[in-house]
Amino acid sequence: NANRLAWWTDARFGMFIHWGVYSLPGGEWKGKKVDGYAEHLMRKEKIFRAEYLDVAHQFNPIKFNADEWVKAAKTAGMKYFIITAKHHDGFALFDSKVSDFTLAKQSPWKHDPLAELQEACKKQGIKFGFYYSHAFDWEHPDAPGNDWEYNNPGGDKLLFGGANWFDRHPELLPNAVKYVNEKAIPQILELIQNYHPDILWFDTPGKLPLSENIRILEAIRKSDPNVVVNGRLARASNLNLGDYQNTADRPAEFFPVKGDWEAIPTTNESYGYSKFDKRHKTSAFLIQLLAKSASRGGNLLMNIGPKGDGAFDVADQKILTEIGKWMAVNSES
Ligand code: JFZ
Repeated sequence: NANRLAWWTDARFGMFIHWGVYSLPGGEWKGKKVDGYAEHLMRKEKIFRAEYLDVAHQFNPIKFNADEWVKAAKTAGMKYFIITAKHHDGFALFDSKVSDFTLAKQSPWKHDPLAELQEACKKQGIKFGFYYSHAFDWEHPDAPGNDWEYNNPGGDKLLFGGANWFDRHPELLPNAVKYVNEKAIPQILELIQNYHPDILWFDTPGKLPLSENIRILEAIRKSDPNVVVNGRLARASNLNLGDYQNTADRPAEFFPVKGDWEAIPTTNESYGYSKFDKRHKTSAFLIQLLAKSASRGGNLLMNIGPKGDGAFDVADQKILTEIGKWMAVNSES
């Protein structure tokens, strides 16, 4: 839908934010460094729901300031802003009627960061939306992926077949359908109805059968035909039912992609904040990446992982400021 996508095609540069309970441990668990994506802490360390909640109870990001977050994006020349409303851990940053695994119910911090960000984006003229993990949900007993606390679909490669588990174990499909009905679809509709996002960003479509992904897409279109949907909601070989295509994570080089596409580099090597990850790219590298993607007709959704206290990492602040300086000299709008 060209109408729906018009603002997105003009945007070219956006802010991607991975922020959640995992941002507080920041890649450290029980005194030891956890490698790889910091937002995968729960899976990597096989953390049970109750123990993860202990961390949520300590999540108190008093340095969070929605206006400053959005201003940092705007100054860097970004035109849209996407934040993790729920990542694979299943923990929602919004109050939800269908789950108590939420910031509102588990954290001492009495804020609605998504509402504050939505408001700040509106004020500053930035398009706004959410990442929502529709497939993986490590908290829900019936959702794909959590193979340490529950024997549920899509987790352990040997037991359940990992990718395309639903072909090998069709008997587990009703579980996943139950999760989609109980949590994924209701929460996505809550996000649409409560925050009116401009864009919804989904991930790891291969963890659910195409039929479930299509059912989710239908619920979205019915609720809001204008919300932009990324390319990782429903995909099967050459079929992409979203509004545009995504490249793989963390590309240093782009594939020549035809049509509407978006790449999602992160400033270092993790999406969620990791106190150990110092492998930040230079602002010069990221500026070149932006120029290259724009010249090839794509968008760059650049990720940063704010810290558990709500502040941006200094390395990210520096990158955003430097890109902003380049923008001030070189951009036309
Ligand atoms: C996913 C998530 O698991 C990750 O935590 C982060 O949110 C990222 C943006 O997306 O990870 C992926 C998804 C797709 C690929 C690689 C990692 N891929 O297509 O190469």
